[in-house]
Amino acid sequence: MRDTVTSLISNYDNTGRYLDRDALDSLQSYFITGMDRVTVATWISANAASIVREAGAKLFEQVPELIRPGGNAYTTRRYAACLRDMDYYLRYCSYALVAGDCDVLTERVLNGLRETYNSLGVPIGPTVVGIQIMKDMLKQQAADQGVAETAFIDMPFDHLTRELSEVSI
Ligand SMILES: CCC1=C(C)/C(=C/C2=NC(=C\c3[nH]c(/C=C4\NC(=O)[C@H](C)[C@H]4CC)c(C)c3CCC(=O)O)/C(CCC(=O)O)=C2C)NC1=O
Repeated sequence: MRDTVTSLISNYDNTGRYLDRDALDSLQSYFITGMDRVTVATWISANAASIVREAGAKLFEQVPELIRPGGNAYTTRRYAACLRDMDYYLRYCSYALVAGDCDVLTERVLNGLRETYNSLGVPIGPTVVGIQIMKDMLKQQAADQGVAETAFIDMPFDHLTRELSEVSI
């Protein structure tokens, strides 16, 4: 599992180079956002259950057929599985935010996920919507808490939706 610093060092070490201007710029932007990353991760940890519940409610409001007979999240068991998946995405995104790197998502979340979703008929489009709803909620909350630049929050959520969307179903 990698973070901003370890991936950068391993890149430069592979070619035997000293850190150059580009490397230092990217380290600097990571460290400058460091406190904000921790602030957001802390807020996620303390509010995960309500973030997932609220994002789920919004998702089912936008795509109500999911929880109607025939929908993939219909029945209590599948409804719970759907919210549990949203909770996985949120938790792993909080790790990736702190690491400043999406490697943990590739390694722990996306590996084999396409195949699983395809075989269970879990629809990708609405899953992507759910992930984006959580991202928007977090960005709003971070802004409310005084985080001036919230763009760094996009990275892990957009990585998940980009990788998931590549699935052809
Ligand atoms: C930590 C990494 C990790 C992930 C990501 C993960 C996902 C995951 N989601 C699953 C099921 C599922 N996932 C969903 C999710 C949804 N259905 C919808 O309509 C919505 C669009 C969406 C919620 C947003 C549902 C409903 C199931 C159960 C499907 C079924 O059993 O028929 C399953 C099949 C096994 C199970 O039910 O537990 C896996 C492995 N498991 C993992 O260990």
